Amino acid sequence: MYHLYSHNDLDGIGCGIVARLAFGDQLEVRYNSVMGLDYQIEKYFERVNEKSKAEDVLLITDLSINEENAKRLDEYVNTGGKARLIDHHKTAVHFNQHSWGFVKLSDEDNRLTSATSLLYEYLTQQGLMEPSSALGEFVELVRQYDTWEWDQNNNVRAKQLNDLFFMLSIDDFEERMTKRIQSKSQFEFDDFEKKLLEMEDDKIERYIRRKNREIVQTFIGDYCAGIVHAESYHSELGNELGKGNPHLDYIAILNMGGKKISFRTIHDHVDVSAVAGEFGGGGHAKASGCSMGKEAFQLFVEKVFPIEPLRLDAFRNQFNLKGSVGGCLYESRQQERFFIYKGDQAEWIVEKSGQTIKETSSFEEAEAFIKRQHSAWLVRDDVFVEFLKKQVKKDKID
Ligand SMILES: [Mn+2]
Repeated sequence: MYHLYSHNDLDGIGCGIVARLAFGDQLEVRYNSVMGLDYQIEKYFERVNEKSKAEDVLLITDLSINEENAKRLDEYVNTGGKARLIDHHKTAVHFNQHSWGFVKLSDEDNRLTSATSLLYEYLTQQGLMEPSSALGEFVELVRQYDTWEWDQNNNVRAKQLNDLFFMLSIDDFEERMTKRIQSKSQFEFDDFEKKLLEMEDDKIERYIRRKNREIVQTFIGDYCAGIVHAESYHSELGNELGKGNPHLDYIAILNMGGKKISFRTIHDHVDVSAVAGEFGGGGHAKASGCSMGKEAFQLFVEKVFPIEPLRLDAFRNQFNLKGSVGGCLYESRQQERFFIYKGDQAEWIVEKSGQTIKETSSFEEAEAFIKRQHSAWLVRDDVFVEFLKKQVKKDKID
């Protein structure tokens, strides 16, 4: 019997699907959380006897084991057991010292690997399964999703595969994908799945629009943060809210039930792993997270609770348009008016009540300045026209 212990995310289940296609009924799979694996591996070693040891192959994918289990695995393999730990995480590289370790961060073409792509490579190279084009496509989608390469390549199908994975149960997903890959020469979503994905896309879009009206802005340390409460779709929210509000350094997404904060940024000058690090968390430069401790709660929840959400820029205007050389008008909650226009020297000038308060080299900088300092928004055409009329009158009197 083949025993596969894998992660419970898309890449981990991808391993289960590849192994199922290779071994069929001869495979038992257990999916685990990062924290849950070691207990299961320990239990496996408790169960194993001389007879099962002769027949078993133990596979661990997309997860690391602790020191005690590494020792047990050494002992198991040294006394005739067959096992492989296949992973692509930097933190697992030391397992390559052991005969059972197979850890690779990138492949021959210098592309980042995933556990699914490594297992597929391993089983085909060992002659334990035949490569197929449908399976190859599926594996590549998983790899692109897991390494986030899909984002640069704009490979929407990779993201859709993960969306589908979240909409279905693990069993349902595994069965569907296994059958699909077996019966088709190319990997495709069926009509039912396409409909599901379409509905999910619409749902996410509406959710993001609603959350965009709930963003609260404040300075935390040196950074201008956008704060929003949300339980799901953190990646999508971070990306869309970040792009829609480029004056914000990062978006903090609070999950009160889970007592967690996710940080996302679209900017290269911000490292949100350092932001999360200040509160005992960590992650990547553009996506990170931390638990909501007392200090984080005070800064991100308590202190900002009285702040009104950001007002949206007027979006149906014909006259008051962002970046107009002749000028565009913004307003703050304190009813201050900000006028941004292009000066004679190609500089952009910000005026408040007729006084120049800032000069910048681009419109975007000027806008970011008033949005960061004053939480201002682009006013509607009617307000703009009134403003211009008064200007004309004033000019005449002057
Ligand atoms: Mn992975």
